[in-house]
Amino acid sequence: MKKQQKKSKEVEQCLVLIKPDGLVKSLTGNIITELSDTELKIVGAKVVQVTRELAEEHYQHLKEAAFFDELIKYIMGHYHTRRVLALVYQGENAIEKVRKIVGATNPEKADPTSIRGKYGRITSAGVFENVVHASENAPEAEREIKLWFRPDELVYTVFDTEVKEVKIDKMFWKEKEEVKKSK
Ligand code: DAT
Ligand code: MG
Repeated sequence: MKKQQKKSKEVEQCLVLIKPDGLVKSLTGNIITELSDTELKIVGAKVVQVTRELAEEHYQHLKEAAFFDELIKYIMGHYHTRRVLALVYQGENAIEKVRKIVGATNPEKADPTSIRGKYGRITSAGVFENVVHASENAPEAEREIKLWFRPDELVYTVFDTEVKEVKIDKMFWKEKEEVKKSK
């Protein structure tokens, strides 16, 4: 008897990054529209200026790769803009659904109808400028979401959280003098 392949019904979260080339090329709208075919929910979104520390942590699995330095410069925005749009998508099989629409890592090998196939390119320095990042599997998604977002930046969380009392300096909008005086 053939083993029936059971699809997990588990709610997953997947990190999506619209990389600096995606932002410079004004592809944000197109990418979010393409991803809306997944019928997943966006549960977090923010624009990030990527530090070297965040970039190196995010791509820690590629530390030994010949293209690592170029990859870090690319995600930090050295070639386009110092911005990345970080999004968290949530739903059943979120990772598989997102990765299918995102397409293969190498934009020249990616399905031409996928996001990377449509909009990606390989630079003369050999970097795959593939416009978007999407978490590869559940453990990576958890590691990446915890790296890019604090739990209070997501409207729903699927990973365990805890409350801690901390003393922090927070930035506020500076009150105008007239407003201060009228109080
Ligand atoms: P993915 O982004 O599809 O999960 P990955 O984790 O293996 O792929 O690699 C991360 C990024 O590194 C990828 O989006 C683009 C770049 N990269 C990967 N392999 C590469 C290669 N052989 N040459 C140049 N850049 C590469
Ligand atoms: Mg990866």
